[in-house]
Amino acid sequence: VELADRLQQGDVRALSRACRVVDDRLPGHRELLSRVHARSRRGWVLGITGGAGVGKSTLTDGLVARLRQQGERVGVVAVDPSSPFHGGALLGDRIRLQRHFLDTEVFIRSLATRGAHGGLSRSAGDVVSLLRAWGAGVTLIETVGVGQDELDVCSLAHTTVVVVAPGLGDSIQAMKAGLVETADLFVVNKADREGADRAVADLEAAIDLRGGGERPLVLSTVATSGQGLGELETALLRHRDWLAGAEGQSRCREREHAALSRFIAAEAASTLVERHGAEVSALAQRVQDGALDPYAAAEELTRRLDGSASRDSG
Ligand SMILES: Nc1nc2c(ncn2[C@@H]2O[C@H](COP(=O)(O)OP(=O)(O)OP(=O)(O)O)[C@@H](O)[C@H]2O)c(=O)[nH]1
Ligand SMILES: [Mg+2]
Repeated sequence: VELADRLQQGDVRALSRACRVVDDRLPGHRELLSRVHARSRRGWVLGITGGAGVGKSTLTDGLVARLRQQGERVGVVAVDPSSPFHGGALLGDRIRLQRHFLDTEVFIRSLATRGAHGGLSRSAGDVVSLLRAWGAGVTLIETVGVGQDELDVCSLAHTTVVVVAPGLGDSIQAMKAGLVETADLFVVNKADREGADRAVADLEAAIDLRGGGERPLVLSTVATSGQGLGELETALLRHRDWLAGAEGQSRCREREHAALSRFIAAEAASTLVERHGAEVSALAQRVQDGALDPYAAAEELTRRLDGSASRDSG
């Protein structure tokens, strides 16, 4: 309650505390999110996604530094990979982003775990809401991998950057995962490595195939030296301007509507499943016993819930 007020006044310690409340689902987390909701819709959200080790954190770090020079208050949410194979990432992010640690206008939060219910996108979404309510002019979300989770996180972002590195077949992966449709901008990072031109050409070809809509730019960067970062920043700011126009606004509204619809449905479904766990389990048993098929079981549950809903309201 008081926490929500302090957070919205820009208090970093309140923000820290609020992130813990939301992450750990402590008592009052729902109320906290409700209280900040109205102010959690401002600011620009920038998604940075791509395969493991392509340089997302290094790029994020460079962008944060540039955005700070413009006087923006910046939030960063680093969604860490869950697989042990990527186990070093958390520490890596901390070290790389360390130069911003003393800057009270930069807030960095690593999400080390994926929640059991609602998964990655819900905890990430909640933390992003807190950062926006705190007053972050820009919130960057870093996510690893090329797949469904990334598409989920993309739905949180106003602008989505897909990062690839030469020689990893990332461009093909991006095409398969549907990222070519979602990305606003592609970055071939590690352009100091062999095969960068080829990666750019592959992406351009994939974009040609997709046709329609705004054509995403393909830029090259060397995140470690800062080469190409100025161009990247310029392209991103141009995209932000586009978002403020009529076309961009309408796209934002559409995406937000779709994301909210998915969220509400998923949230209601998970609450119902929790509340009716015994019935769900009994139906699963009947499917296992060969008495029902899974679709029929789901229909039966829906029928019963519909029945109890109309009894409640009637
Ligand atoms: N040669 C070269 N190396 C780079 C470049 N950018 C990043 N690296 C190096 O690549 C490694 C991975 O960089 P990160 O920024 O941690 O990559 P990431 O995509 O955030 O990695 P994960 O979060 O673990 O998926 C580090 O050793 C960086 O120093 C680049 O442009 N060129
Ligand atoms: Mg990283």
